[in-house]
Amino acid sequence: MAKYTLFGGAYSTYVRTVRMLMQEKGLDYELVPVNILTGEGQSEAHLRRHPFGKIPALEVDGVTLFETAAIVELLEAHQPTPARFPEDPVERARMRQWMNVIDNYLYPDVVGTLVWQRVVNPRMDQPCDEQAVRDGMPVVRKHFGLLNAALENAKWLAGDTISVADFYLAPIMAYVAMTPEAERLLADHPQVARWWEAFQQRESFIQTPFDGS
Ligand SMILES: N[C@@H](CCC(=O)N[C@@H](CS)C(=O)NCC(=O)O)C(=O)O
Repeated sequence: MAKYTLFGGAYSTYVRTVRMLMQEKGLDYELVPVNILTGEGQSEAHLRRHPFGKIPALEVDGVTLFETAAIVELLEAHQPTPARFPEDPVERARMRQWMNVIDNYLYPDVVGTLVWQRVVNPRMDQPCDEQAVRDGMPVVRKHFGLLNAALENAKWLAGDTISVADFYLAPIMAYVAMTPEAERLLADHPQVARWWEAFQQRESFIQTPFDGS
């Protein structure tokens, strides 16, 4: 069996996306910690794996890959069952749509404001900037509105089949859930609340808790 080494930390949303997928596919891996908050992402060794200094990066059979979308694609090809890329072409395209939305817009808009101020700053003994939270909330609510509308007609983000798009969103939701704003956000967006309730029951989510490493 291929030997997978995943570089990153168990505090990272993107790393958790990959870890959940590996867990669901029964793929063994070693998680090698890279702490981006202490500057390890910019170390020479890590920049060789990921030229932009981010996490995750994956090594397998002499191949090094960075970017979560590329990593999950390889894992799906290595271990096609259980499938986490939908068969149906429209659902598969929807999965990619949401992966891109989350990577390009939702993550910076939600993690970069609400989660950073309420969760990351306190952990680094930095104050929460209440004004930054207030300023960030309209766009956070816009994202919740879009997700809620997508989930009105489908069980999961891409359709009735769970997909990697849900695995992108769930770790971010886990951080949002730690903020005082979460209760109102979920109450106002019942389809997102229903999706979040269901996702939290998954063994792969339960088995990959965030920690500081
Ligand atoms: N587009 C990248 C995003 C990865 C990313 O932003 N990871 C965060 C941690 S969750 C990170 O490494 N941040 C450090 C930085 O931006 O310097 C992917 O899909 O892997």
